[in-house]
Amino acid sequence: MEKRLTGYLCVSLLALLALVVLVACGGADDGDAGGDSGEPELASELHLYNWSEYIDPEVLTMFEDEFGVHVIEDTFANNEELLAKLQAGASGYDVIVPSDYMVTTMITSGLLAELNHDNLPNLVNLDPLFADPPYDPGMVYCVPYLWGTTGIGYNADALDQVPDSWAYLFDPELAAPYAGQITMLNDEREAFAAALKYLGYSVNSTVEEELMQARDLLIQQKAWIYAYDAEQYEDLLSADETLLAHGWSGDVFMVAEEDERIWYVIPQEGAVIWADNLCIPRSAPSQYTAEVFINFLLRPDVAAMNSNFTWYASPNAEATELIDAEILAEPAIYPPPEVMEQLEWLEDVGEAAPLYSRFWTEVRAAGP
Ligand code: N2P
Repeated sequence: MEKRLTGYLCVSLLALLALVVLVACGGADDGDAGGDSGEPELASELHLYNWSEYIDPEVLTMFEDEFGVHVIEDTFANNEELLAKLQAGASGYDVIVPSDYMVTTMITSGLLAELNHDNLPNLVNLDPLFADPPYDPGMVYCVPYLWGTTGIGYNADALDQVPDSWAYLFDPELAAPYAGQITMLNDEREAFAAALKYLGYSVNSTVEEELMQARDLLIQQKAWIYAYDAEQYEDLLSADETLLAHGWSGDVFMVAEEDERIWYVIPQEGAVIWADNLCIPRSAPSQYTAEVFINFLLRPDVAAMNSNFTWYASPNAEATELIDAEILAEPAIYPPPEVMEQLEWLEDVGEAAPLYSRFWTEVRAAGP
């Protein structure tokens, strides 16, 4: 009898202990989701790894004032540089901004954390057209930030015609007169996309022969190139160092706002359309702080500030009415349907990726 009672007591005690442990662990597990234990804690710092001039500095100040989180921003020139940094190990970044095709690469490589949508109530502000991207269905890993096109920035005062064809960058007759005054984006996929489009191929070609032709074209073009640059090329245009620049829509419009000689055109053969995304590396120091920041960027007023500052189109539908009319009305920023049809998204080229890298290295290493 006594033995049975002791046994009963023991079992009860064990059950109680198990319950205590369960509750404690449950509470801790819920941490990031804001469970019973209250709101999870924000880190004191957030490390953002971004494209250059790609966020309104005022937005960072607002975030710091509102949340008490100090934002430290580093910039990269292209997606491959961003990928290399992450592949090298824990980068210390909380939020990164890869483009569409690079999101695919990063998901496949297991580099991204899954987002907790509970911490992203402002996702409802996104235009449904952007809320289910093919490179990340259901926005499991990333949230679209800004989108744009890749075309040609130019000095309209110095050119007789609008350079509305890739031929202005690749055809000897059209490009040679501007020798030494042309920049190309320091960007593997973008440089190949321009050459492939000029040749009449897909920007996602995986055909070795086509890629070789594109490589040779880029090598031939080097005779007229001032620099490969993806961070200051728009300033070089405005400073009269260059006249033609392979570039991203908003970057060029940003200087065009202050220098009326500068303009941007989407070549008639078609061009790249892209979307950059806010994602969290698996190695992020604070996923929760990153999500609070991403949710802040999804606020209509904040999204509009970033569009107005960068001159890039916003996927945030609720922000539209706060975006400057000049930006909304610009067909090279929000292209009409017939231009949209001419645009092609960059996609992860899978097994052909090393071929692109090898050919790109050859282009960069070639003379002059
Ligand atoms: C901003 C660069 C635009 C990003 N300076 C192109 N994906």
